[in-house]
Amino acid sequence: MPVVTTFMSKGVVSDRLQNTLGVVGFMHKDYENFAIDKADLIISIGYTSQQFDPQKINPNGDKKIIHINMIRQDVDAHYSVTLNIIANISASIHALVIALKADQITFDKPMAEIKTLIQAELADGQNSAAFPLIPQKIVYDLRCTLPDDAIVLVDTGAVKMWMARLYQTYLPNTCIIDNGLSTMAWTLPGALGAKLARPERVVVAVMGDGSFMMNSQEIETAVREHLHLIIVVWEDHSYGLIKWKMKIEINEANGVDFGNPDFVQYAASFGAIGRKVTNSTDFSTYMQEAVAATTGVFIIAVPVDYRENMKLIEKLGNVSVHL
Ligand SMILES: Cc1ncc(C[n+]2csc(CCOP(=O)(O)OP(=O)(O)O)c2C)c(N)n1
Repeated sequence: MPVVTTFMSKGVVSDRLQNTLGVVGFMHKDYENFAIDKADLIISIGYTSQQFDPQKINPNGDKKIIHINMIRQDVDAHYSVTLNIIANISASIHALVIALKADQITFDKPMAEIKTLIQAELADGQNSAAFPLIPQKIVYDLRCTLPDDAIVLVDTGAVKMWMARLYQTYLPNTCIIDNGLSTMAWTLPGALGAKLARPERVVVAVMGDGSFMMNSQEIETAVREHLHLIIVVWEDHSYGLIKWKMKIEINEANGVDFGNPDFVQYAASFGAIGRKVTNSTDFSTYMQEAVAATTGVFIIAVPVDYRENMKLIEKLGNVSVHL
């Protein structure tokens, strides 16, 4: 059975499995949506409509939906539930699997094409030698340099869109993304909490420069507590997501650019270790260095080429998937 997750449940099903198709929630029609278009039944597990607008999965309001959650779903025009199972989620899934096996219901659509499209974007990243780095490369290098069980916290912004779409997850709670109110800057204090709770795991906060500068005083806490932490700052001198949305909606953007401090000196002033990526291979090298170290707060600033944002919208507008 093909599976998609929301931003918030990313990692719940491993991306190594054939039928995991990725994440829904991107602001434009993304690859996974083609699979959902084909679905006559959505079994929706643990979802609440506050996470993202159900219009994206049920634009015509014509899907059958089986809703399984501990709490009752709010009424929504695009989320009219055929069967509402308010019960223990794990027990419900278990019962469903037993029933499907008993009835010998099988699903035979691996939907490989969707996985191929995601892998092709990651291959673009792998093969890119461009500087500033394209988002696909940052995501690719990040995944390659981290163990499967590293805990990555992804902040709000364009950075979240790229990470949600492309970062491959193999274990639950290894890529933590908030949605709904989507408060910026939570990942640095969030990473402190994650590291205190799971000291044996590699913990990474992935932030835009805007978010980083909103809450960077927490570096002091991390240094004082002697935490080993990695903070990756995607640097575009801009509120990138807002710029992206303005370009989509009014074809121009203003009031969203800003200057940054020298992140290497800024890190040093807190007693942290700052690294600035200056070519296409530095990021991977600095990530390996930071992962191998067992102490120290690392701040890696990586210039990102967000011209890819509008290219992605154009590409998704032209893509068609025939399943
Ligand atoms: C506290 C807060 N303020 C404002 C917003 C609205 N907002 C969402 S994304 C964003 C820009 C994020 O910029 P940055 O952190 O640099 O990341 P980028 O989009 O450039 O990747 C803004 C202002 C928000 N979500 N939370």
